Parts: sequence; C-alpha cells; structure tokens
Amino acid sequence: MNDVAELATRLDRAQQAGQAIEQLTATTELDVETGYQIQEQVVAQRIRRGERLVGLKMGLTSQAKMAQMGVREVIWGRLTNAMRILDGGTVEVGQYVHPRVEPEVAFLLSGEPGPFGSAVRAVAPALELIDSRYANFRFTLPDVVADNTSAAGFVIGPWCPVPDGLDNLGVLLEVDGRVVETGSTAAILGDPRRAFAQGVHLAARAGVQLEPRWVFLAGAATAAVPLVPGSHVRAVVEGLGAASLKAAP
Ligand code: 0L1
Ligand code: MG
Repeated sequence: MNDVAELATRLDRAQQAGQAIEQLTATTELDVETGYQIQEQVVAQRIRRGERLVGLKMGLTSQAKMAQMGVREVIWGRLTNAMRILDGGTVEVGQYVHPRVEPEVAFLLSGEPGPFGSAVRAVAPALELIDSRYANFRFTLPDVVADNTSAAGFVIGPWCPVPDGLDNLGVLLEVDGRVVETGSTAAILGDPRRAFAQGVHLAARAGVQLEPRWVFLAGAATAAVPLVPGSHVRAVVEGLGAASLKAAP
C-alpha cells in the first residue's frame, strides 16, 4: 500500500470510529498537493461503501480562519449524501470526534459552466458541522486538506431565489434560542459569490466537474461553536431564513 492510500485509510477509520488520530504530518512530510490526493482517496473509500458525491465546500474563507492557520488561500472539500442532515434533524454527538457548527450560505448548482448567474439556481441558509479527525482540532494545512477540510455534516434551509446583494447579509448563530455568534456574509471572502468563483476554479484544476443539483457550501460567516449534546442550533441569514439541527441528549 502506498503512503497516500495508507494515510487515507487512517483518516477514514478515524472518521468511522469517531476517534481522534495524531496529525499525519507528525510522522510524514506532506505538502498541500499530497493532502488533496489523500482527500480524494478518503472520499473514494466512502464512495466504495455506497455514498455519493453531492457537492463541494469551501474552507478557511474568513480572514479570521486564514490568520489562525497562517495562510492566505482557501481550501475545498467534498460533500457526500451521508453528510446531509435534514433541516431540523437530530444528530448523535457521539458519532463524531469533537463536532462544531458554523453558519454558512449554500448554493444549488445548475450544472452549467459559466458565470455565477447561470451556474447557480438558488441560495439557502445552511449549517456546516465540522469535525477534525485530529486530536485537539489541531492540524497543519496539508493535514486539514487531507482530512477533507474537516467536513462532517451539513444542513440546508429553504432554497430561495438569489437576491441581488449577497455580500452583506446579517448572520446569527443561535444555540437553544440564544444568539452565540453574529456575523455577515461579508466574512465569506467579502462576498460568497467570490468563494463560489474560487471553488469552481480549484475544482476544475483538480478535474472535478460540477453536477446539476450539487450543493456548494460557500464558507462560514462566524466562528464555529462546539456542538453540545441536547442542544438546538440554528443559523439565521438575513432575508433567506434559517437552517437548524438538534443534538441528541
Ligand atoms: O469549513 C471550514 O472552514 C473548516 C476548514 C478547516 C479548518 C477547521 O476545521 O476549522
Ligand atoms: Mg465551513
């Protein structure tokens, strides 16, 4: 087994078991390009078990997250149908390592190439559930790319027509009815449409073709918060509505 396949298996097992592992870079020298090769293999293992690719996600789209990682580039990951959580649905916290939730904006893709207007059919408020497979949520850039950019779950609220302005919609993250984070879609690379353009470019470079009805998670509008058993989490995006999930007690 070559290194990429072996490292992907380590991450895949950690995800399936909900058990943290040490960073891959603790024992293996990795660059970002190899991180993406590992990510592809991690997701390929899920697909071999019957999952389907249903979209893409962007990560590190805010200045705050980029500064935290000491990088200036966004990263992207793959979404499968098994990661989809119904709006208002319930998840078991114990199936994850140390899940966190963050409010996002999602796009519904037409599958047509070209500019935003023809490539995107609708927009929705969304929640992303991120879960690093690494101990203490600590990683280098190649580590987190290999770990499919911490993708673990996502909730899509009601699809809406794309409004004219998407670049400064107010965003709230609520836990049990209390606002715990406030932000704006401006935190997503200044405009979620910019995140979309970058995602399309990066995916094309990797030979990934966007399919009709795929979901595109543009990035977080606030910091992520830990998902606590028994809690009810809601992301509210001005003018679009809300997406929510419950954590089982
Ligand atoms: O969706 C995200 O922005 C997560 C990217 C990976 C970094 C993290 O897990 O916070
Ligand atoms: Mg995210």
